[in-house]
Amino acid sequence: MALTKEQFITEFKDMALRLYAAPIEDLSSQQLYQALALLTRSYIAKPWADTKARYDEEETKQVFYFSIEFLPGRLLQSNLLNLGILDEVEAGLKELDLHPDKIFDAEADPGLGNGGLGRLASAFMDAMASVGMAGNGNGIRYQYGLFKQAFVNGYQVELPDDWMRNGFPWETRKENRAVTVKFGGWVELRPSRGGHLRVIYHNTDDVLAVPYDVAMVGYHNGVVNNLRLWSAEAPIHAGTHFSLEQRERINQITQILYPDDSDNAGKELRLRQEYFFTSAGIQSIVRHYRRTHNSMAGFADRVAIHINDTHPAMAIPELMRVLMDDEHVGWDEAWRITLKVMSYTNHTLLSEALEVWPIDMFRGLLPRIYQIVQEIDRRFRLAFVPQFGQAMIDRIAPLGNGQVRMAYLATIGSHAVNGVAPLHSELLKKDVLHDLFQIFPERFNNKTNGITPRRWIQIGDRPLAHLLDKKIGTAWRQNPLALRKLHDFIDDKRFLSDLNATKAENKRELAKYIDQMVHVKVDPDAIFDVQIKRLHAYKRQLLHVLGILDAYLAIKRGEKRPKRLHIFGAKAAPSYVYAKEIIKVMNAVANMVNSDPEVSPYLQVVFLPNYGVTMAEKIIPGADISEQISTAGKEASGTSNMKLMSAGALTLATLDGANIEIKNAVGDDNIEIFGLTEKEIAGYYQRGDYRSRDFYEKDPRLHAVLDMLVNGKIPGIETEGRDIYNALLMYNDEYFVLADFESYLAANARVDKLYQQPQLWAKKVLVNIAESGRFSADFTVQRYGREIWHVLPQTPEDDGSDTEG
Ligand code: GL4
Repeated sequence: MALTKEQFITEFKDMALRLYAAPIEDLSSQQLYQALALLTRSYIAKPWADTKARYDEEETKQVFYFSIEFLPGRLLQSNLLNLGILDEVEAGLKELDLHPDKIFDAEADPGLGNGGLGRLASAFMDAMASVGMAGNGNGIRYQYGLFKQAFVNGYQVELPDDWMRNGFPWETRKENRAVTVKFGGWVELRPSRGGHLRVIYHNTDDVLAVPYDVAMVGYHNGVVNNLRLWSAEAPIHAGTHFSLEQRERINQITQILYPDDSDNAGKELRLRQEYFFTSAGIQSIVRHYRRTHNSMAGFADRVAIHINDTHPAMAIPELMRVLMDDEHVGWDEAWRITLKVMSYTNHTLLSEALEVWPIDMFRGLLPRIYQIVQEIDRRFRLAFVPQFGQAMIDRIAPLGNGQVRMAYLATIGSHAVNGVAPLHSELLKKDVLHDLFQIFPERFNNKTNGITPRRWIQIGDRPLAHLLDKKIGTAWRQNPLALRKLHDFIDDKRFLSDLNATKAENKRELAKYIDQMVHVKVDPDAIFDVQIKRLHAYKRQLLHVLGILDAYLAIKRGEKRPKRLHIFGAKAAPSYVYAKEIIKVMNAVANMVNSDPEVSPYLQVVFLPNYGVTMAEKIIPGADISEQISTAGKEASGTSNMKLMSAGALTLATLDGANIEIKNAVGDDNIEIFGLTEKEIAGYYQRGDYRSRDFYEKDPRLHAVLDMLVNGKIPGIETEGRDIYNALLMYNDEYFVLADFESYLAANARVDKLYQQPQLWAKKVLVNIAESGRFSADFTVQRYGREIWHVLPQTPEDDGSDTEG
């Protein structure tokens, strides 16, 4: 859009006055933020309405991305950037003597997700709008997001995240688009005169699902898509009165986000949440379609529904229900439509994350949906037992062991199933969904994750963005593959030193931020070594900590090393005891290291509390090293690996998830790989001959480091140190931390050496940035669009492949 600085200034002052009846000098940062957000929203309104009208008029096939989590990050700067008016607005604010950053920092970061899975959903929203794809989100408007993390005496404590305290200026309540979702009760099937079944519900608990829409603004293209988040409210029937308790129960459905990543708690409220937003989404999609069509026959040509992990897998029986019960479509036709509409992404191989529901709970809460799942199950068995045998079908039918098995249901009811990086997609076929792969091989495919360089470079890393503009022009802002032009400058010494200078500038900024956050003065000349992600045993923050302890002991012995600053950000699920013990140890180690005058000149450790999207934007630009050190075969993809790479950090990694893609992109010389491969680990499992104790006994460095967990040298970790020590030695180290210790240290030593050669280092930085463009989510959603959703024309060069070559 076009907006001059002068125009902006007038309109902004005007908006502020209308809102607060005060001149801007009198307003707080929060009020200035509100005024600016509302003004920005007013710029979005017209293209938002126009986009919707165009989709309707042209009968564009639309994608609906169903996800129980979204992590959009702050929206003000990103919306201004995508509208193309960020520079004008910032200039205007400065002219008014206001600090743009202070205003941007007043925005709450909606934490409606746990980690990578939720962030990916939001990256896809941004990407779909930016490539001009008709893509909508469907999710939950949680009143409280992921808990706020604080540390008390090194322990994680969880505080409520009241993110809507000041309102959420980006949402529009669409009370006229509300739908009713039914729970519980019982159903009566009665043949009706027309010959089809009439389904009569008795004694149900009805909940009103009210949508709040959030604009998803495309980058410089006038497209504005919709993210629809549902809120649960008591219905307003004439003659029905709801008690306070009943209202409480209803409100509970959208009150809190479950704080577990990669773990299925199996709680009824969670099942309620899943059906709530899934049913609301399906009902509203069908209702909208039926406004302009008098049958459902062509539905699958206009609608694609994506199931982001199994949480929304009930979309399959729910669409069947609406098609049959409300639209009177027969089973076979309804199934044909459902299969064509639905697709499913699996995001993890961890068995504890695979969703299953006790049949009793499921049937009690969703009696009609259960009947339909039973019928899916019956027909599945009928169709495939003859060819594949009873034993195999028993293993993978939707119902079994007294449970509803969501991943199997999702696979059976979707025309496409994908993993999120090649290794992960292979392992899905090999292990978790192996039997289903035998039956439906054509459904399985890979779609490597992606990130949005708009947020991570254009907004998050301005110094780098400007340097890139100067050197290779601005084309990369539209098409990140243009970053490859950087290769031309691999021998340009001036540019290499500019790259290093830019990183140094970012590190000074990050040092200030760290000081504000945790009051630790860090040395900006140190190597900034970053691990930011959920705290999970398989991600092996612990291996990183053992590496730090080894460095600590070496420095104590008098060894000189280039200075390293280790930066952590990680939340643990509140019920994940082991993860929280690791947090305590990390904090204790940080304390010990930072307060030791012999050590702290060479080694510092900071653990920044309350990691989230906004904090990631502050950390990533200052990173030299990206730690991606999961047990091979466990991390489905990872996406912080891609973000850090695009900021020019060198990846220190195991051959896991998308690290393998990164390695293929940059070449062996521009990444530090170490550790066991997935195959080697599978070998240990198969033979059953992993003995963690052998490593402890053979390697004196490892021996010394592990002893520190229990010998009292690290103050305050008597219990936690012992528990971790036992997990590693008595319980045989489930995540192969000890097996990878030696090669991890060797990789770190290579990094230290490399960092002594700034020009060589800069070359590696350059290659990483240059090759990061392929991980843009814009390409990822285009592959989904062509190969799964069929909303884009097939282009020959992308046919069948996943990663841009
Ligand atoms: C995750 C994976 O753990 C992570 O590797 C992946 O990048 C992300 C998005 O695909 O999905 N799966 C779950 S569960 N949480 C994740 O973050």
